Amino acid sequence: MRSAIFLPANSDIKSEQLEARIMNILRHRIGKNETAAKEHDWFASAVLALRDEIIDRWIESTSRTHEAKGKRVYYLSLEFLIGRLLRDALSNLGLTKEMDRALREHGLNLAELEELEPDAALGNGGLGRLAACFMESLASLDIPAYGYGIRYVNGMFRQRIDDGWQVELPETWLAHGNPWEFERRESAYRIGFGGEAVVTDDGVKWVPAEEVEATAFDTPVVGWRGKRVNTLRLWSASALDPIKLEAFNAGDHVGALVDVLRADSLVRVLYPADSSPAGQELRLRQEYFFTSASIQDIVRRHVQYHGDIRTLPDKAAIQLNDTHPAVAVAELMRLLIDDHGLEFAEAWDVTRETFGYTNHTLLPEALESWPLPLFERLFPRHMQLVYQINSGVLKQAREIGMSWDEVSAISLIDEGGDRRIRMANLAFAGAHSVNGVAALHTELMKTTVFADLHKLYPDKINNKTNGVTPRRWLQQCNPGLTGVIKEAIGDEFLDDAMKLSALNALADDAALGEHVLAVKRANKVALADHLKGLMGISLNPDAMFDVQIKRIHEYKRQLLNLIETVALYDQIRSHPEIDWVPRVKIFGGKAASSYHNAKLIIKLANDIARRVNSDPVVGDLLKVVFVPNYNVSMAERIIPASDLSEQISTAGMEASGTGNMKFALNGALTIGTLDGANIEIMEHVGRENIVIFGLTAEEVAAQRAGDYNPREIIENNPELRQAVQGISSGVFSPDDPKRYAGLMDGLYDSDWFMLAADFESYSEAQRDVDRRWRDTAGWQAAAIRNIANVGWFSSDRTISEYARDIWGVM
Ligand code: 26V
Repeated sequence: MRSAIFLPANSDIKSEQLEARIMNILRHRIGKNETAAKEHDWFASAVLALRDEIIDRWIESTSRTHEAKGKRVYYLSLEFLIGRLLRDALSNLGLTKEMDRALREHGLNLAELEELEPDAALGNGGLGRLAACFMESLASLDIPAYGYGIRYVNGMFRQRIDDGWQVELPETWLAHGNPWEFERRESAYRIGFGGEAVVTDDGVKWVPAEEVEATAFDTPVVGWRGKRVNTLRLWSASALDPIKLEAFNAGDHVGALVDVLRADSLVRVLYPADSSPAGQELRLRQEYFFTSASIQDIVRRHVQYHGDIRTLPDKAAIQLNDTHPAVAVAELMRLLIDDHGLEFAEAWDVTRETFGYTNHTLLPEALESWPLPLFERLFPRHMQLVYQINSGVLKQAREIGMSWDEVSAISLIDEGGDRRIRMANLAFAGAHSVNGVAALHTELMKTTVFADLHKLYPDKINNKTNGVTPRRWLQQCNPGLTGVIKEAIGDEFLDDAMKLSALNALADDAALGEHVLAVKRANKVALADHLKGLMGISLNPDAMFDVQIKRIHEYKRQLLNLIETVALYDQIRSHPEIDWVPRVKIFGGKAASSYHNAKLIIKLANDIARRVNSDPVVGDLLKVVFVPNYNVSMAERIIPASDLSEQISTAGMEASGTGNMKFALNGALTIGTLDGANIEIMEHVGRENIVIFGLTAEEVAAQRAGDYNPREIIENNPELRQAVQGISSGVFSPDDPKRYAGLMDGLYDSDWFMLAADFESYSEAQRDVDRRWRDTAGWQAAAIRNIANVGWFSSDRTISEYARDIWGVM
């Protein structure tokens, strides 16, 4: 057991003290008085005042780990989608009321101030948000941990919808500065690129051709009840030489600054389009940049506190969030061998014991591999080490009698066509643990992409079903529901989400049902108000809010939802006299800038919305909304206001999903396929409290391998045919009737994502949802059973499993 000398949970700080601090900071750090202060000055002062409170705990947490000589967890991730931090920090420190009161003294409103905080959008979607939930849970469980990533200046693009089309704009989240971060100039490392590996008297040394400097920016991560404050360390890049004075003086004023620009471009944006060779190289440089800085930092810390680098696995567990930091395997080997003089075999043992690797997708196009010539040019020394690692791995494979095909599937180098380095294979070989993120996903890892590696290393693959932090995704985003639950079952669930199960006994309690319903309605009114202000659209809060929010991707099948929406629209128009359940179909999500079909799907959603929303025959029975710039803060508004959660990916393709967990935790019912964590959600909430439809992963595979004929299905289903033909012939795009012809042709001809196969079952499931909705009490009971039984999907549970099985820290 760790020593538990925490500061008081709900700290003794009073609103008067907080107010005094805020005023002092406004004057002495921001340099303004009350009259001159703008709203951003107040925001910064409030954050800085709170930060002072956090710093004491931060320092205390760090010294506690030092004194205990404890093992630390390092989470390396190219993405941390942390969103806003003010509410999170206040809530976890139990200071929300105090802050609210302090601000009121000056006529300010906390909720309004919170809106001034930009979202730290340093991620694309699920993978990045998972990293943020994990950081919060690590701190909440009092596990010493560092998150390591990149301090993107612009991060994920801001999405604007222009005439229905996605337009990408740079996100300027740092425009007003970032009061949460601390620049650590003393923690800076040189990161090399190119050059050559030189043989010297004491071994091989890499002499890079270029170098940039990585500087740390630290953000505190406050755990629940302020138990521990951990660090999110994000790297920024700068040139070693700020200006080439000679060139500048010779009149080349721009050329003199080229190194500065080159360093800056490394940390500008997240996931630059990697379709061009230049884009690819930048992405690979980004990956190495943050990985090398992080590994150097970890090694430096270990040597400083523990001396012998050979004991690294006893004091450090490094988790690779997908393959983006997989080059860490070669980087650590390089440091151990070239800088610390370890033998190859010894270094390999240390390396494997230190690393764990998490896989987040089986999609072949998302499995990273780098052209060998590119890798070799940028990292000549790492290339040598990769060859050496590979020869050992292949030797082992041959020793156990694997076939040539199996051996070549295991190889770290793909020899087919242009030679490429397979980062997943490197991570797999270099880690002692390889985990999937939901039970089905993990099984599929064993039978598909990693089948051969699994045969060679049968003990590595393990499952860690994802989770979400209930602090952000229940307490903070849905205070109304949190209050109702507290009244019903007390507040133990705040510290242990499994305790939500006490709600099961009350699921049929009419009074509780009404309270839950009233909170949901209030959340829907609030969302409707917000969207009215944002988009000018009026929504009926008594309609069912049916929501699909996530990255736009064909496998997630927003298109299936849209086609079903069109089919429903047709039916309502043909039979307006039937008592249809009024629905608001809400969509949100960003499409990768180079992903043509995903962008077309956004346009289609907007085209359908325009037509449906202005059709007087339909009126309030159906509304379609595409919410622009979906991000964490938008999710925090939408999820508490949702009745129906759409989790409809082609079975076998969504590794886990985490939105599915957030919706269920907020009392939405799920309509979903047997994919990712949906399966485990079903097992927890009960088959009768979730609406499941569609092919199983096995059936999808069988159909794809067989003679799947989408054309026949479409032609034989009148509703589907009419919807597809309507879209295809320009009913929703009279200005450009052929706009969707290609998209729809794809369904007839190949339909890789099995929309046609699942349409009928989906459409029936939707009518089943309607029937359930009409039984208000039954719906409420099912909603309560969802809330009661998804405590298991808390990221506290997930992190406890990583800590016990992979990291050895609990
Ligand atoms: C990346 C890319 C990049 C290139 C083009 C296509 C493509 C398609 C998918 C991806 C996904 C990258 C990995 C990822 O974000 N996976 C998500 O991880 C979540 C957390 O584990 C999980 O809940 C989601 O199911 C999974 O999609």
